[in-house]
Amino acid sequence: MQLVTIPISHYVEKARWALDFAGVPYTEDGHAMILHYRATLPHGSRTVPLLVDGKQTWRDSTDIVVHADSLAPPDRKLYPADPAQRKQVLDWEDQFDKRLGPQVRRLAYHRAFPVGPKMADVLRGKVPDWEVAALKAGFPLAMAVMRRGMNINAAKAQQSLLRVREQCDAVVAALGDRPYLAGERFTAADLTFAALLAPLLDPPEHPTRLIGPQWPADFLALREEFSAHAAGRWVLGLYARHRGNRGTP
Ligand SMILES: N[C@@H](CCC(=O)N[C@@H](CS)C(=O)NCC(=O)O)C(=O)O
Repeated sequence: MQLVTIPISHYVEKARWALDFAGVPYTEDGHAMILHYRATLPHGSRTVPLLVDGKQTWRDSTDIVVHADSLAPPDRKLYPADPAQRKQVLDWEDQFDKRLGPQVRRLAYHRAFPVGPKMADVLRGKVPDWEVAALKAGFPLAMAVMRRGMNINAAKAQQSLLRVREQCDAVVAALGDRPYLAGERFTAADLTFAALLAPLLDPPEHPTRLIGPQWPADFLALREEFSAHAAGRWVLGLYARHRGNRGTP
């Protein structure tokens, strides 16, 4: 199987973590933003992650997690067998996909863009060299396309910051003093929240650390704020326990 990615995408990380957790073998075909269309459009998709297995494709991160889970051994299931609990996990996952993912992305890109063309260095070694060079050369245009496509501006980024804080507070309230969102085990709900918040935390176990550019102070301030938030601390713990060295169930 081949996972078509923009390596730093947090929806990609969600799918990649599920595949790694399930122990499913795959190769990653990483691309720079915008240039990824060359790999996705022939399969009828604009977005990554995209999983390709021969003629079959999975074009959404949740579909990929569900598929990975169907191949996982019993001690590595990310969805509970109990239908009510499974629904609870899928509901959390859907909520994070809709309410957290786009807000984190808008906020992170808005604060990272001032780095300029050097931002492409974060992809070095993970996508073809020529794509890093092309993204650098066309950076002002790429940034304009991304700002437009994802409605990224100062006012929207500020709104996104408030939405991310709300989602973090809601998760802390839902957790209470329990270690996981649904039941006694690590599930796709926990994994999704962790993967989608990860760009603001840069956990040490993350396979695509945000290393390369000298990030602006207000980008690093996000890391400081959310690493200190109880939800961020919980996510860093999930990465340490369940992502490092493929983690333990
Ligand atoms: N619902 C999709 C969302 C994935 C998504 O938004 N991917 C972004 C990268 S973070 C993307 O490919 N954007 C390119 C575009 O929309 O043109 C999923 O869960 O897979």
